[in-house]
Amino acid sequence: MTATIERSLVLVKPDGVKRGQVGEVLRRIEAKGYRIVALQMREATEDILAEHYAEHTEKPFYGDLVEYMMSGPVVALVLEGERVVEGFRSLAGTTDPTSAAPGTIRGDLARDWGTGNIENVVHGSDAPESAQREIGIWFPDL
Ligand code: DAT
Ligand code: MG
Repeated sequence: MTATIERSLVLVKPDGVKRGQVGEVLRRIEAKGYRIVALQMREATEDILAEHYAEHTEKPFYGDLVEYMMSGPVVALVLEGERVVEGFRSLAGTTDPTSAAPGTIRGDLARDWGTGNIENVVHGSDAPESAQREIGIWFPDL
């Protein structure tokens, strides 16, 4: 019997930190049963974001996305547990907070503020391979 314990990289984004939602996000993660194995508050840099959002650097919204992600500190977390990548994406809800399902982090805690950015409180890795890559960016010592 081999347990397949995964890790996921989660960010509480600047809007979530500013609006005092760090505790609520952590509460939901812990209530679900995932383990927090690393946690750090820090400012994102353009270099870190270019790596983190490598798949989006050519998108028209990338400049605004970087500005939003650098508008204040973020809280970076590494979660651990069986199928945690899929599980946290499910807790987070879909990308657009207006239509994200009630009961999810984005559905309950985020909305469109007319800024032109999608401000959706959290990031969660979308696959185990992305998680490994993103953990290397935010927690190189882990
Ligand atoms: P997710 O964060 O749900 O994985 P994603 O990887 O497609 O979504 O995009 C990363 C972030 O970029 C997303 O959380 C918000 C922003 N974003 C995505 N699509 C956007 C768009 N069309 N306009 C503005 N921001 C966008
Ligand atoms: Mg994504």
